[in-house]
Amino acid sequence: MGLEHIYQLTTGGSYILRVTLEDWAGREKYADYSGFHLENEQDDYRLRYDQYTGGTAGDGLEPGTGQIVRNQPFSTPDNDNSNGGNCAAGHRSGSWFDSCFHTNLNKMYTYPFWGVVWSGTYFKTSCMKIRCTEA
Ligand SMILES: [Ca+2]
Repeated sequence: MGLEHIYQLTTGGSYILRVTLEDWAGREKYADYSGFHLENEQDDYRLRYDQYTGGTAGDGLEPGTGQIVRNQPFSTPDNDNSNGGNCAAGHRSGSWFDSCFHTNLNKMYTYPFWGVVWSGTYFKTSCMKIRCTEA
């Protein structure tokens, strides 16, 4: 799903974001966020939510390690908005970054860093699912 569609969708209601991560043994972990929405294209689809509400994966977006992905704009290799170097180019992915490491949900499998990253841990796959909540 494109970012513009997610922006349009989440502007009109109240949404929960669930990030799911599959580890190398096929086990799934998750993290939930309330009030999820994106800002518009002019604000580079900045990642917004009200709060982390729990999950088996822990909070990878604002984990208390100094790396804060929350409220970051989206970066691509030709539109770097990260606090590190050009994170998207360096890791061949578009994502929301603070500096480049720690959490990257769209990371390519580049040696020696395999997989997507959540709170500094590498996983096989990631997925972002959104669900409308009742007002
Ligand atoms: Ca940068």
